[in-house]
Amino acid sequence: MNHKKLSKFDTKIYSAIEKEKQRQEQGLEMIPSENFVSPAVLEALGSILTNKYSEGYPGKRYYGGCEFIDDAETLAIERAKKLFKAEHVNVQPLSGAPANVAVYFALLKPGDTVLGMDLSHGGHLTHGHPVTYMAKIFNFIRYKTTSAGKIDYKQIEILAKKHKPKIILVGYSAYSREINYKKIQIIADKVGAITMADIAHIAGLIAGGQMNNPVPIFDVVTTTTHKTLRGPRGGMIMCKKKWAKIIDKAVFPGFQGGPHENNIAAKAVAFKEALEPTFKTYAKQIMKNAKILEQEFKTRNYKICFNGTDNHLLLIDLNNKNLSGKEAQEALDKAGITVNKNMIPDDPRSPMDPSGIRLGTPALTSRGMREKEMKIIAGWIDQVIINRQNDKKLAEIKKQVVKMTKKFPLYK
Ligand code: DSN
Repeated sequence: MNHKKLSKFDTKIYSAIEKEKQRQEQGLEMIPSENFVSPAVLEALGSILTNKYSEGYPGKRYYGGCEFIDDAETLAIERAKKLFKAEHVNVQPLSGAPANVAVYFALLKPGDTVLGMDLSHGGHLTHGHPVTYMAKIFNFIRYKTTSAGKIDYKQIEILAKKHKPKIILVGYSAYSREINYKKIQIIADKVGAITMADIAHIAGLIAGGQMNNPVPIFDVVTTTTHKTLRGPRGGMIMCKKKWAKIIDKAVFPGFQGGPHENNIAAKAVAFKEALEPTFKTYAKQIMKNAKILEQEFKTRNYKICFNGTDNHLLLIDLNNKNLSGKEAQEALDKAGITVNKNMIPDDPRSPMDPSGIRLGTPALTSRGMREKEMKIIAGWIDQVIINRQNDKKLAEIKKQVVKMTKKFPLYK
């Protein structure tokens, strides 16, 4: 990463980038939705493709000079199709939230009903949380998980029969278990609903063959490309051929303008990486690492929501440790360990000061960290939580964190 021109022209932005680079290098990044892209992805992202306007789709653009842009976007589409066994792919959504909104606009009329997971049980804001504009336009009904931490399929069926949703929505941001897509499809067929999955968090684990793939089963699947999939910040919609036209129209011209083609090219590069056999090994290791963290935390009497993990993340309920998620996040920050505070199922506390923390392994695994490091890191997290008011101890842990990160350089 050469920032020669920038360092001379804009010292303030250069300084912000350099400081952030150092923060990423010297810290343990455990926010489960974050990752480190490869230098090849970064190069495509920073390429001259950012200069081009290209409203429309490959072969059907509103601007001239799109022949090479078409090549890049077609490669992204074809690689995504192969990776997920998709009939149709739209790679233009700018991120996960716009991808979801475009699908709602494509498939719903104002007032139509969507059945989605409650936010505190692992759902996402764009799955109908009352603070979103979508919740003002459409009627979102929410299902939850059982007390044992499984998706409550029985409740989904009861609610589906009662509310006759146009869409049944699965796929979550803080839920750590596998999803039975076939079961959902059977329920949807009984009530004539369209099936939609938001696989933003687990797309890389699906691409790496480690988790169930809803794409061949479901009507529509949305994702981001920057989480476990390890691509640039962006979104994508995959669907059955019968929905292709209305989905494409909803993305452009319905909702977005000119696509970000530098970003789309970077997605294509990330998909090429995900098609390599080594990506399977990466996805497997993400999950192994998360399992080790689960064991280590359980041994130390931490309460893991949903009783454990089948994917890359853990949601930890801190009530028995007598601190909030916010306090834990702030103490961990001081020790160079980045997690995010998070609501737990039916959390009595507020989103800004919830009962839990959410953490995951994709970014650490990209650095090459494995079981041995996970055991050490779980011990540090526990020590931070025990010593949260002892700044000297937190600084000591930070020193050890920095020492460990030096063995796993980010961009060599
Ligand atoms: N912000 C993402 C996450 O952290 O899960 C979801 O949009």
